[in-house]
Amino acid sequence: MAQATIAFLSQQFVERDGREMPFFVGIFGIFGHGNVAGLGEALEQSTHTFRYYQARNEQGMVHAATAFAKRNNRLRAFACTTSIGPGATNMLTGAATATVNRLPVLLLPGDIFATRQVAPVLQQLERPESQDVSVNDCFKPVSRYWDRINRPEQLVTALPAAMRVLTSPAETGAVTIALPQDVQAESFAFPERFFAKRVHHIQRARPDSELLSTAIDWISKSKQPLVICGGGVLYSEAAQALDAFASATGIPVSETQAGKGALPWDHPRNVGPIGATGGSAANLLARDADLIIAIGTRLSDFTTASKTAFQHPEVRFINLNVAELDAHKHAALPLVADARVGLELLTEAVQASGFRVSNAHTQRLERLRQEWNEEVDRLRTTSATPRLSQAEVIGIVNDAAEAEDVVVCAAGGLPGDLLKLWRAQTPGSYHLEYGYSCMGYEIAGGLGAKMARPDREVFVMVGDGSYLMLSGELTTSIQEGLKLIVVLLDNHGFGCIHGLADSVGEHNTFNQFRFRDQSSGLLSGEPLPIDFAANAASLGAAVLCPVDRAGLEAALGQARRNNGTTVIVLEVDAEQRVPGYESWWDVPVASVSPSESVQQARRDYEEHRTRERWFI
Ligand SMILES: Cc1ncc(C[n+]2csc(CCOP(=O)(O)OP(=O)(O)O)c2C)c(N)n1
Ligand SMILES: [Mg+2]
Repeated sequence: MAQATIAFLSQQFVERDGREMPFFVGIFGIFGHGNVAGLGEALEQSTHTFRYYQARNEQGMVHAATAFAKRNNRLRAFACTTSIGPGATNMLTGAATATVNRLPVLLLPGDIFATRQVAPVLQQLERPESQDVSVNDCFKPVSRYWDRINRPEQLVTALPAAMRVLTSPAETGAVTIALPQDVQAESFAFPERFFAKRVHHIQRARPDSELLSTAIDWISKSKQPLVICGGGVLYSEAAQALDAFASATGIPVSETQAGKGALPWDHPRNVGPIGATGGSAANLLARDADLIIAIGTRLSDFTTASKTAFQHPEVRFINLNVAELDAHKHAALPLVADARVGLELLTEAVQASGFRVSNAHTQRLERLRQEWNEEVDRLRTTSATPRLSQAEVIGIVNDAAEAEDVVVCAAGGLPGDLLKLWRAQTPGSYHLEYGYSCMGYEIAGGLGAKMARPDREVFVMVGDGSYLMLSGELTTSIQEGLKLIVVLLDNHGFGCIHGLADSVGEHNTFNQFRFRDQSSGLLSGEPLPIDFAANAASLGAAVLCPVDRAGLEAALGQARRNNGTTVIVLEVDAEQRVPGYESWWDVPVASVSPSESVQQARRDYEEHRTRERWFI
């Protein structure tokens, strides 16, 4: 059964726009008794046709696989194999990350014996009420397709179903096929055709023609329209189509974490980031917009500033999205379609109608763009002393990156600041996992991004907290000769959550990395002396520890010249933060508290909440 699985997977191809390629590039895995004799043997037999990649942590390998798929606009993917029990459940966080971000990854956790004869086996979770449950059932809510192969012949229906979901632009995410340890080693006379080459055509769905006409009517009547560009624009390779639409209509384009990079930062219609961590230009335009054209976005609370971003009383939405789930959000006119096809049709029709935004709208967006770009310049060059500020570091790394190099990040204070301050020049060069914002994605994701484009430098920007949580795939990057440039920003704690706690009126050290003070019993002692440089060096990375701007510039130059993975460790000012711009994020504050500052924060909270809107 395991051999049949690998033989099938190695024959799956995808094709879009006439380009055909194998869907799977190989398999990540960590072996245990749950997969070593089955899938392990199958992979040994197929060493030269289906490459095996070792990983340090199952979560990390799923992140690497997910990042690889993201950088390939979902046209290529990895499988991931684990043992049963903890090896399998270590993948849960990775599965959720992939599914939230709508990125394909095939998970093949080992499972308990189908025969049950020797149960309970090592690492089996027993439940008194049923023997038909294993820890792999936990994958159900975080997978877009889930199955368990209790008889080898079930592969014949399960694997094509898995492929349908993995290659579906609307449904893709993590797919889990649990492989019981005993069944992996069983055999079946599979029909030979099951192993023939299959090419899955990646569809470009066309919108409903009536809804398209209505959309054109809405656009033609709009006075202050605004586009939100989400990740779907990149996955559909619709950047040029978006450029054509924006240029033809003059409609400004704002960007989400997943959509940033579709238009270069200096494109005349790019008004920058929108939402809770957005900039002033996009957020002021959003506030007053009478029409939002949301393309390939999930409209998460960060994008909508917790539904406070759009204040025009008559605002309405056109959502162009392959997924019905997203197309219908905000009571939008749902253009269920591929972003590129949808944009091309819209551009054609809007051009024919002669629509173009007014001069007043154009002048406003130009002025707001200029003000925002000046603010970004200011933040990127404002020096903190004695340490560099995070904003400055972002500017310096951005300046050291070439147009098609990639920056990878996921959690902490960095994503919001990167969204504001990073100037992306090409699609795919800005790689943020901000659907799940999963600490630990950074280095593992950087590895996946590097596997996708080994000829480009990958800059991983990671906080000290995320680094401590999951940095083991540094070893994999060294093992595989897949060079990363890791920039580790040490602010001695979970800095952004420390700031968030402060903003909701809390004053504690729960988020700082300090010794416990034995007399007070609090985490208020000296900062923990964590030697990140020694840690990274011990894994085989080259390490540089600059302290100022010139030092960081030199370190980045050195890292580019280095052949292998380099970790640049630097302390950043923990207090100097990039402010918010015309935005808000709903984090409920305690309604009852003896603390004055919490009470004040609650009053502010209640006031802000009045701006939240229902879109019905
Ligand atoms: C796996 C996971 N656990 C918890 C969180 C909640 N969280 C978001 S940011 C953050 C702190 C990150 O610390 P660090 O990487 O040092 O970045 P900083 O906030 O200091 O910029 C935490 C705990 C998360 N996003 N992911
Ligand atoms: Mg930190």
